[in-house]
Amino acid sequence: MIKAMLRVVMLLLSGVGVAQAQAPANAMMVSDGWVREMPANMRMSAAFMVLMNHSMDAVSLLKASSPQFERVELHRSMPVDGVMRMVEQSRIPVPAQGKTILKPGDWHVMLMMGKAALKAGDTVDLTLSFDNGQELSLVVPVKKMPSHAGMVPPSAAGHGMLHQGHEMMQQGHNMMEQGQQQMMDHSMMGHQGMQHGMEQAGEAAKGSMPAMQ
Ligand SMILES: [Cu+2]
Repeated sequence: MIKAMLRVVMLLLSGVGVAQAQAPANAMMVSDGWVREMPANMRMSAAFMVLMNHSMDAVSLLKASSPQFERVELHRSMPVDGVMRMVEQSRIPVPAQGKTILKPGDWHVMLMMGKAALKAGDTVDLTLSFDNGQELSLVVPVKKMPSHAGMVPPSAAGHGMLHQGHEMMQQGHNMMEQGQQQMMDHSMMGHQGMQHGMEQAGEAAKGSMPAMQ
């Protein structure tokens, strides 16, 4: 706990130093956030979203956390020796005036050791820390995996959702309602061998595990 707090303090300090030379502290916005519903016997999931950088400088996501999970990592799914695996990343870069899409099969925020099961309609609290010193708090809806992996579910609310502060709760709410309308009967999980992946995860080399995203 103390270690974790120290890490946060260090992150904040380093973030402040960088912020002076780089993007303003409100450069980053997040839209279309969602968390995949957990299978019945798993305490692991992933968060997906669009990270938008409105500044003239590149900004990276350095850290994500959630009170609902013991451990949160930044991951990217990529082929390793011909097999798709999830590889831990130290940062998720977002180009100046650009965006990075976190989606199944690509960049994602890995949610591990969940304290409770998550079903479609639930929400997840997330805090994102960027290297420009900015910190964003989000409430994102839990949804079933779309039937086509790699697709980001459409969102009628579009650009500019999940702003900072109190607006966000409202936005999260709207998204949740949309998520319920978009719920699909069928999830990809059965096709992706998640169970198998889960069994292996504990033994997987650090920073790499079988791709579930
Ligand atoms: Cu992952």
